[in-house]
Amino acid sequence: MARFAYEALKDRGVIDLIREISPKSVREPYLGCNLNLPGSVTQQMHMDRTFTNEFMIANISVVDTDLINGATDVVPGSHKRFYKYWQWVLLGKGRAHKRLPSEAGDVLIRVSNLWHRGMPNLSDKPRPMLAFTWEDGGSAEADPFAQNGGKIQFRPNWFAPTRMGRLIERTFVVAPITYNTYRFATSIFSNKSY
Ligand SMILES: O=C(O)CCC(=O)C(=O)O
Ligand SMILES: [Fe+2]
Repeated sequence: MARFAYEALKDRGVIDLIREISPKSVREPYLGCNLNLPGSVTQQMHMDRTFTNEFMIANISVVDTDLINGATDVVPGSHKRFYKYWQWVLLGKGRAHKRLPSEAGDVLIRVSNLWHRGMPNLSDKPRPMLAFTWEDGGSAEADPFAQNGGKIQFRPNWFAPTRMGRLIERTFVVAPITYNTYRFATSIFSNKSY
């Protein structure tokens, strides 16, 4: 499935377009898939990396994705300058958010600096979304499918799947204000906005 999508992006010039937009995306992309599982909760608005370490992302919808099964929420234009999280909050930047419903096969090209958040999947099926990404110019592998010996690897997303990681995640899910406060405070000293 990922290979078919990758070949299609190449044939249709989408990979060239990404290199045109961001010439440092010289190598092959890392291949990933965001699985939004039933029962997921709203993520907090974030960038995927620090502002000055930005990279390109091509998301391909594998299934029709709507407000029920968790279409991503984005803030158009929010990649143009850097906001520390506390600035983001005080300026109310998140108010201009927009859900992005899509049909299977649609491609979203964005830079990691675009603020966005995963949304709850209210359906009873996982929502897959392919992610081709060019962190630091792309993969070290000449063949993107050679990543991890060609095997599928399940990776945790935000929180470690340890007792401590789960405790932190549960706390933030049950009382999001604790996470907001933590991010607000740490953003005064750090340039992380995720
Ligand atoms: O799955 C999504 O819709 C977005 C997830 C996301 O932004 C993330 O995990 O960083
Ligand atoms: Fe993200």
